[in-house]
Amino acid sequence: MNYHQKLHSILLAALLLCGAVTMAQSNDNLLKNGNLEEANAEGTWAANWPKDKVGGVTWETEDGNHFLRFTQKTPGEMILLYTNVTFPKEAKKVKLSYRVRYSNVVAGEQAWFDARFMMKFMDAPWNGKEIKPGPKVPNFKGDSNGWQEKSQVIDIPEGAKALAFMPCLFKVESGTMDIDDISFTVVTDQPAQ
Ligand SMILES: [Ca+2]
Repeated sequence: MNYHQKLHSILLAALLLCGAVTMAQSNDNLLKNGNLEEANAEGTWAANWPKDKVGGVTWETEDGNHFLRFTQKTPGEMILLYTNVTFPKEAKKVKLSYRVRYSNVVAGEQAWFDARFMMKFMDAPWNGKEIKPGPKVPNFKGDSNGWQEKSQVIDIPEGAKALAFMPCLFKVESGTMDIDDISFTVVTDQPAQ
């Protein structure tokens, strides 16, 4: 092997190694681009994230960090993102972790019309039938006074193949909610040996 061939094989090995590491990390989070750092091809929106129907969600940057901001402009309007997480076959529990920051969230017509992550188990991703009961729904009112880190472990019921994940301002009177670093990771009862 001459010098160039050697260099080439070293670079190739390095590339393969990087690829393997990246793949392992992205497999950990069942939700793609959960940290909202990756842009779509046009660079205009977070990759793998939908937009809401009324333009109430924006992809924001602050000190180089990207996140999604939900803003209530018209009292009582629904500001909702709909996405799906598909569970691996053997998964029995999944851990939801996220960072959230909210301010001035005032409930709408009903006390539970607040900022929340609605979640539904489905028997198939995207257009499956709902499987009840659903997970405990995190909800927020008032002010968080900065980012908060939260997590919860969710039991996956028999027959559930996916989770519809719907962060929203549920017809609130007013308020904003920022979300970032959202991850769903499979939890196993037995630690890997
Ligand atoms: Ca981020």
